[in-house]
Amino acid sequence: MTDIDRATQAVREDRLWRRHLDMAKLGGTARGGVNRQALSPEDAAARNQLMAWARARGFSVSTDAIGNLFVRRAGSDATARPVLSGSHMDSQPTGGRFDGMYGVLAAFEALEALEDAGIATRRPVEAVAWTNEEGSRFQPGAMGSAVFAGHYTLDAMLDVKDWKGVVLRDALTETLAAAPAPGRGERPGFALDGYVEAHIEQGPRLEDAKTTIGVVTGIQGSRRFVVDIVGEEAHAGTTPRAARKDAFVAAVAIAGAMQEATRDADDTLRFTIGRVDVLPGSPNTVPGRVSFTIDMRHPDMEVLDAHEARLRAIVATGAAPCSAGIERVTSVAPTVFDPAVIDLVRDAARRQGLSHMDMPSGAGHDAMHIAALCPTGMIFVPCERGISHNEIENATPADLAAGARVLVEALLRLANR
Ligand code: HGY
Ligand code: MN
Ligand code: MN
Repeated sequence: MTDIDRATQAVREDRLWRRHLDMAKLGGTARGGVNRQALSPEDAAARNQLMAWARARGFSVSTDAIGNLFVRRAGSDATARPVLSGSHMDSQPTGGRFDGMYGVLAAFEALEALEDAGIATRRPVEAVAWTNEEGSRFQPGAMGSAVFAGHYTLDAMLDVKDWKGVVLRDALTETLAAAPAPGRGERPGFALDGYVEAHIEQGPRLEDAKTTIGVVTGIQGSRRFVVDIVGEEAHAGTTPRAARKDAFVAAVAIAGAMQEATRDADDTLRFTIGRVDVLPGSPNTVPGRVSFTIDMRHPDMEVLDAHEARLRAIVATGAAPCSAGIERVTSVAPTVFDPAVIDLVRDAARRQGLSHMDMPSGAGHDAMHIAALCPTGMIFVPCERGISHNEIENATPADLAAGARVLVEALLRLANR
């Protein structure tokens, strides 16, 4: 029996499923989802849980200056560049039990399978939980992996505030004090030899195709904006409409115009206004200020550029008698994964007799930043009706384990090449 067979057979579906159920209790919600937002007490609890499991297996743990958490299984060549696998443990406010967490636990399961099978790898293999992938509390998202890749500066991210004004630096200090681990270097980032991330698809294509493994070819481009509209607070009972500078009326006009302007015939562009803050938020005061977020995605940068120009034009002309501005918070170019890693994933699925299909990712992932550092790829498994960013998000133990078996094969091949 080959090392690869021994490693894939050492993946345990029951252990992997039970770990998901254990983690789902940390920030668990009444509807069966999770609210485990970045750098919250629930996030710290998940970090401590992962580190407890890691220490029990004799793996070493460390965190870097943005809080990325690493679980390292030593290789025979300690100086060799490690192979990494992971995702994120932070969730949406009404998130599911598998988004992100599956990638972290599948990576940990791969380490355990290698350990149980007694397989020595030349390179160290590490599981990673990237800080703040969701970006729902602190914008931008995929923050930990972006700082690791040098795409955002650590200092700029430490100064970011959440919607309540909490500074990320303080939330990070609190989290690392609650979930302490040895530091890893002064600044985030170290040389990698390869990265493979497992994730639920967060869309319906695998389930519709009755296919177990998604061989991910890349990730579409994404941009985030914040629109800020300033009017004038006034008395709701005494102020005539003609005299009002109602920031909410302007926001509705602008948002409606944007929805129309971004409608495309083939329904490829993704345009979402996910958060709206109306100030002062009193029923009997005309809103003086409204801000809202925009999340826009498309596989083609030129299409994103053209739509961004449209959004800016709408903001420039559509707010009168209020004033309005639009700020681009993030822009991540479409990601194309490494052909050799794509082949590795596809060959592993084929060798293991699993149904598989090549497909792009509509969702963003930490892999979009790590792809700039080393050969990178992703593995998708189905989720029920493609539903995600929703507490009813669901997946099956068998599919999760199948993805973990493909992952351990890909990691073993990368770690010994
Ligand atoms: O928004 C995304 O694409 C990711 O799920 N955070
Ligand atoms: Mn995710
Ligand atoms: Mn997500």
